[in-house]
Amino acid sequence: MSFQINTFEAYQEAYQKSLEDPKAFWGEIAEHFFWKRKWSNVLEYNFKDPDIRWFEGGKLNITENCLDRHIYNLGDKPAIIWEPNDPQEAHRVLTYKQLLAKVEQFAVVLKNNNIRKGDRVCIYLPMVPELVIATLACARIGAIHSVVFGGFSATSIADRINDAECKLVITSDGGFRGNKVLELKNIVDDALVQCKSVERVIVLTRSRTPVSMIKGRDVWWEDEIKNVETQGNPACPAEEMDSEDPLFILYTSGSTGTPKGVVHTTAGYMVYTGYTFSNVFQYQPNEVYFCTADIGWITGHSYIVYGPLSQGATSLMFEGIPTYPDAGRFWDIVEKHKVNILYTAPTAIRSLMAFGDEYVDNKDLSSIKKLGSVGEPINEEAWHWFSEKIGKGNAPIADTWWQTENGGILIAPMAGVSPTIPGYAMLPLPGVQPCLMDENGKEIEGNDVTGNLCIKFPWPGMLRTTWGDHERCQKTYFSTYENMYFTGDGCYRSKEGYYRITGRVDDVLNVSGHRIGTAEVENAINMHSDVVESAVVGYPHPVKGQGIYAYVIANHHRDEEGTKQDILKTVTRLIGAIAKPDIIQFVSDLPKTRSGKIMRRILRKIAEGDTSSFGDTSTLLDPSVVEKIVEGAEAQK
Ligand code: 6R9
Repeated sequence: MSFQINTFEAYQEAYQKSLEDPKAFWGEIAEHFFWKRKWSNVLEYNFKDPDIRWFEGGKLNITENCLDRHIYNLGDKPAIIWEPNDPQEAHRVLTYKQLLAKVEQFAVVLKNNNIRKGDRVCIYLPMVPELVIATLACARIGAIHSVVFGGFSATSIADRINDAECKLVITSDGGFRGNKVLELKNIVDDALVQCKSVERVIVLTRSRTPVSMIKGRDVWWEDEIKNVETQGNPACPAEEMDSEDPLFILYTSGSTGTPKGVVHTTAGYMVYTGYTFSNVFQYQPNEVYFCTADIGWITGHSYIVYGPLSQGATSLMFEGIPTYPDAGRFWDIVEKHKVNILYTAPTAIRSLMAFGDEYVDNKDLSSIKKLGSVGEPINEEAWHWFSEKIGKGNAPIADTWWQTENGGILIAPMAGVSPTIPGYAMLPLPGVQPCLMDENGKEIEGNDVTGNLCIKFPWPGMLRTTWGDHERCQKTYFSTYENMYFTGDGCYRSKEGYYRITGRVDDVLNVSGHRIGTAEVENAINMHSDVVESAVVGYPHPVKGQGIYAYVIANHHRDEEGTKQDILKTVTRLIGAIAKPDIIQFVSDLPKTRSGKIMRRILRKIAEGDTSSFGDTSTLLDPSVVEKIVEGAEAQK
């Protein structure tokens, strides 16, 4: 018996049941997992504090659900297929049995290095199998992992390590991405200058990049493994965790301040990612599933690692980038490993589309049965190309809408079960109660309406808090609308009741599917010694979805181009290359209201190239500022 729903009628029934009796609904689903002790109460919550508890009283370990429980039936089934950056290098396969052995072994390494339940561990690794091993080893002993994406700078890592007071960092000498080598350990060394809490760094060998190993602090992964072998490879039984014990922290950008550490807990996250993985992708026993995300983002956590593994799936992970050695790489991987399910991002689709069909046309993609999209709204052109060129017109596309804070997919068609429309995330999954709210805090009923997207009722995978600052969690997500979780997204509900996400309604940008706060970029730009003030907005970008447009007031101590390059360097150093503005326009003033607020609405319009009408500008302190910026923008084109 499985909890997979295979018909639209069954979906409707499940949805209805989840509305009428959510506790019974989720209780039945949770029965499909392995518990050391069963829960006593399915759900206790209020959205005011917020205080959200799923499956209280339950005892479990997520790695027993992802590994141990599959060993008897699926021990020799590939759990992870790893495709390296360089197609000439051999790929690797780890069966469930092998993965479990490696996870136990590395869990012992963690213990040998003084890591215990509740300790925080920062993981800064490239997309290699050891990233999965390290992540699961943390979960095995109840240490809380905080995976930091390999594209973030030393300063960003330091901020994240300090916020969570991590005791240990796991990294590698370097990582391969296309024809670049990322010097991960050297970046970690720069970060650690500012971090007091870190006692130990474990360094995996990957690129043979020279690194400085600091006596008493840094040890090699391989040496640590040898030590465990000398110990006779002791087993590492899974730590007994409470349902609500934190599993991991993942930092994400908001509209204000520094990134916040979203906290996910054990049982609810496990149940939700497993349930949604199985249902959205309609995973069948022998299918090969390939999610192209990086494990440094939530999509990788939930849908490369935890969701697929808890369901005994074969999860393919890829170290490199879609355009290396050429723009046919994804399709080579599909052909080589006979991928059945491909889950990727609109930005990747658009970029590959632009290279032309010759990279696709000669590839055998006949194994593809189902497709998924995530991270940002997908435009119709990309949807059709994906459907026709990759899915050959008969692979359903699941456009999955969700967020880091959600843990798993909230609104999406179930592949081949639900109807699809290009650009629509369609219908909420069972257990998810979306609603649209107006500016005055009232729910907008009925169809063919647009509003701010909220969720009315808890689902097991939702965030519980933001690390070290519960009030920030309350303010950001639960204060805008009473008794609701506010997503920050705008949404249209069609005549038929289908949901279409229209994009963020706050100051969060979505650049190539990566979330970046405008305030974060502004803070970084303002750190440059020549910068007086700046304002950052998004604008439509043909490949990235959104590009970053920065208006900057600066004193030039170099020529304009020099200052621009210096600003880009500053942002790269402080956040990472992903936050670099695409366009910098120097301005002498910013459009401000009499009370000193920047009118971003106007700056957004200029960045979009739409200067026909700026709406009501009567509150502007000096309207002539706008004309000057428009002239400057036009001169720059
Ligand atoms: C999973 C993930 C979340 C934000 C979210 C929304 C946008 C994600 C989308 C989508 C339209 C989709 N987003 N999926 N917009 N259609 N299918 O991406 O999490 O990095 O936290 O980003 O991404 O704006 O609010 P995260």
